Amino acid sequence: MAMFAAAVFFFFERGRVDNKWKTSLLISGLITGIAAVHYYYMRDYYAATGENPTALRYIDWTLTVPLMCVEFYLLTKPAGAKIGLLWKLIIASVWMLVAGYIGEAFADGTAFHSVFWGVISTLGYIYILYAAWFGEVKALADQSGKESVKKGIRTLAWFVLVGWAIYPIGYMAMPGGWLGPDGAGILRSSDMDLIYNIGDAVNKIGFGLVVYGIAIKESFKGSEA
Ligand SMILES: *C/C=C(C)/C=C/C=C(C)/C=C/C1=C(C)CCCC1(C)C
Repeated sequence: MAMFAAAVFFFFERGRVDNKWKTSLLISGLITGIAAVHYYYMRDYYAATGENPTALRYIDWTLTVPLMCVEFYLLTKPAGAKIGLLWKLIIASVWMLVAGYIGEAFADGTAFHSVFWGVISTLGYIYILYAAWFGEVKALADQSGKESVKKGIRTLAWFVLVGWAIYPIGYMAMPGGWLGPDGAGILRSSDMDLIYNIGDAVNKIGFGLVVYGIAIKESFKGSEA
């Protein structure tokens, strides 16, 4: 319901910001809207089978994480971001998710399987992290000359570092995972979905609110919001 409410919020607020920010708010609304629909599917799937809705979750992420890459691209586009940057971010995110899906969907309870695919997946994650903190995205934000864009990209980079790091913790709860019952024993396998749900709420709604904050600030510069 929070995802649904956030989508309604972003769609309505879209009418209040300058034209050049409308696409960004539309994307924020799409991310939370797509997630809301998938959460309804996942609830039904779980109610019917009592199993982790792994495939539905990864279908959702494969749509929403590339859309988050679009947010990075749109914010840095006025400073000269090229479409190639967007593709690199999208390819890295799909790489990360496909490897994670193989790790989860074909888990055989061995640490080797879980760690191997976890590491492959993390390479894609590190690329996005690097781009946001030190690479192209960061350089473009600095070039934009706009304090709100610089601060906004920095906040989104924090989301990628801290918010996105919630997911590998959930992943490690799986059978054979480092933190799960066969590993350190800190997490139960059933904790995985709880952790992923928290991650989604923090990242999808939070990320969207940061973009919203920049759009409002830039649209009402010198006047009252
Ligand atoms: C809205 C959904 C988001 C922001 C999902 C993000 C997912 C990740 C950052 C997942 C990362 C993973 C690793 C870095 C290694 C283990 C496998 C994953 C896929 C859980």
